[in-house]
Amino acid sequence: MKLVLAIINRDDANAVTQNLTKNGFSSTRLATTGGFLRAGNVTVLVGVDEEKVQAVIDVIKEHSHSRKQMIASTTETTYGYYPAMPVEITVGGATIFVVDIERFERV
Ligand code: 2BA
Repeated sequence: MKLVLAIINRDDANAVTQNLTKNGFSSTRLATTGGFLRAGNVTVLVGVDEEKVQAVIDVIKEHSHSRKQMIASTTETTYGYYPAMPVEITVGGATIFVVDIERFERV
């Protein structure tokens, strides 16, 4: 068995989890925060047999969209920090990890 961990944009979370359910996959949503932007995102956990991992990733891919975002940057000088030009970054679609599960039980 495998665990698919997908970090996705908050705005895509409902579409991703609804479509996972529609395709017969159980999922759990965790409210998480990205370390770089320190903004809320959603981590979806899906436990599945190995042969179904690609189907789960396909659903996540189909419903996660990448977005361009402007962030304020700062520059450090000997006198402290001062604001510099805003920088554009591309966030997502999804950041996906697949890990082995040693044991899975429902009790
Ligand atoms: P954040 O850490 O808030 O990062 C948001 C976006 O900021 C990233 O989008 C990337 O475009 C940019 N970014 C992150 N670190 C950067 C850096 N050191 N320099 C310049 N730009 C940087 P994504 O790559 O799509 O990542 C979206 C979210 O996925 C991340 O939110 C984080 O929560 C998670 N994530 C991404 N890679 C990860 C990893 N290797 N391990 C754990 N979580 C990860």
